[in-house]
Amino acid sequence: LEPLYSFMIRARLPGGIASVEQYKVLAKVAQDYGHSSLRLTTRQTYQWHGVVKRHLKQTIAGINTALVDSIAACGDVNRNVMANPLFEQSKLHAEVYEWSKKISEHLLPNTNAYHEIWLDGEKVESTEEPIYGKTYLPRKFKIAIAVPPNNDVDIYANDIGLIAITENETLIGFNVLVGGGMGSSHNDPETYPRAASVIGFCKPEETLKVVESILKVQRDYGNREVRKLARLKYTIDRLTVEGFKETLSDYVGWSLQPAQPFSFEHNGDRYGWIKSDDGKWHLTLYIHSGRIKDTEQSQVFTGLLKITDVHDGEFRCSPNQNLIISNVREENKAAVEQILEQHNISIGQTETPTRLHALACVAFPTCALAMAEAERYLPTLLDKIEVQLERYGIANVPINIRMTGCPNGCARPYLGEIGFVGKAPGKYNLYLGASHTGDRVNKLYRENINEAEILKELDPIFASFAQHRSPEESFGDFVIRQGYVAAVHNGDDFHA
Ligand code: SRM
Ligand code: SF4
Repeated sequence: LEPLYSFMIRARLPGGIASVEQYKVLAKVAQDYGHSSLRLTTRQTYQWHGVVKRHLKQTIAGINTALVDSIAACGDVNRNVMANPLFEQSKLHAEVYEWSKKISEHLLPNTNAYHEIWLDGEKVESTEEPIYGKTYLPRKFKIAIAVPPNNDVDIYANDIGLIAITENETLIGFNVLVGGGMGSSHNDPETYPRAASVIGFCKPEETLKVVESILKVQRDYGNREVRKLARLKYTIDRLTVEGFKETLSDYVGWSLQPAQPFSFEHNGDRYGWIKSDDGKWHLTLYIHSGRIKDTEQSQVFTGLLKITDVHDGEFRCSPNQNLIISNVREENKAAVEQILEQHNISIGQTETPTRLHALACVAFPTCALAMAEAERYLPTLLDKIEVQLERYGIANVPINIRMTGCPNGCARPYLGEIGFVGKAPGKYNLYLGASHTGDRVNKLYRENINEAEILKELDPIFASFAQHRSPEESFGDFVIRQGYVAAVHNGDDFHA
């Protein structure tokens, strides 16, 4: 008898945008093969868990019917390019979104290997890729574009980040960031999370050349001997930022201009309804850890499926595991609201800002790399943390809390003002001091502690924050000013 293997499947849609028809197929695949559970990820894709081996082929064929694909959803190539998917909110957002598509298409591998494996396509022997060459990249590669003042894509966690720079509300180019990444291993100082470095500015017409050249530098200089040190962040630290810039100039044929001024106010999503100039409505919904599954408290899977009967716009994944019901006509808005209410689906008015900012990765039971719970446990821990915040009168202050089941960092925990990284069942490393805007990673404060110890450690810090906080000071900045942890400026500082 064959063992009952079960699989996770990830589907890529540009910008995480699914039409109503596509969403129906995504939900149907979940109903047929994925225990009526659909998972939105921290990178704007959809996942199904628990697909059994004998259903794999049907499931992927089902996904392809929805014109969704899994090419480059995994593997040592560029992944999806993250951008705010609500491009209707301004002309600039629309332009930036087009750039995310252009970059994504430009860097898409040509190979048909995915179809070869799963859909019996033509066999591809050895594809010479124009950008990836024969060797592809030493490791996965991630790109995101942000529009200040909102760092909703967590730009500093990406191998390449582009920050839109404007003059009189017109896009004049991008600041270029390189070398962000979260993954690390416990007790291995050679590995570390790193916030990307700003290395310059390029004009729109230079963007594809610059991005392609960064990728090629990584292709040629990335560490292919030691996989754990293969990401671009380690290549940059090996070459030094200045050395990397020089090498990049050789590939591009010119040097980047100096970076332009910019500032971020926050990361995370903005919830609730907004109206675009064309009179359509868009609702960003809070979905805890992106899990679209019915529970006793909220029938989110059923409710969203019902919305497909009264809605002809789209469903979009945010970069923070939330769902946007987009392009809702004025005449359909009340019906959408009614369905949400009937199914107890939150639109984010009742949760604390800290809960609305919280992220947790999948972890147990499906992730083979998990050392501790994340998605299933974070709500319980938040209940207790909220009691503490309430006690000190700071429940209205947004604090970014992120939890992962292991140090790979899938919910970007090192960008949490409070980060929990699983060490063993019920035990976490506690990290403090990332910035609220997401441009500084946090630092280890306590190691391998359980829930009671976590609450005991945090309680006096919250008390002090309530008492000594400067006006508008964020929790992450406060713990550094008060000396709980030192600020981390580069990879070396993380373990120092
Ligand atoms: Fe991740 C591996 C889940 C975003 C860093 N990630 C995994 C795997 C596939 C485990 C595995 O290799 O067997 C996880 C599947 C769990 C499951 O049961 O579904 C997994 N990663 C996820 C998702 C679903 C987390 C979530 O809760 O939303 C996210 C899916 C993204 C997507 O749609 O493509 C996800 N992973 C991230 C991010 C966040 C981001 O990209 O903004 C990171 C940190 C950023 C970075 O890459 O540095 C991330 N995942 C990793 C790593 C560590 C990479 C490294 O540089 O060391 C691994 C392990 C690996 O690649 O070897 C990993
Ligand atoms: Fe799995 Fe670790 Fe990623 Fe969480 S951080 S999904 S436990 S690989």
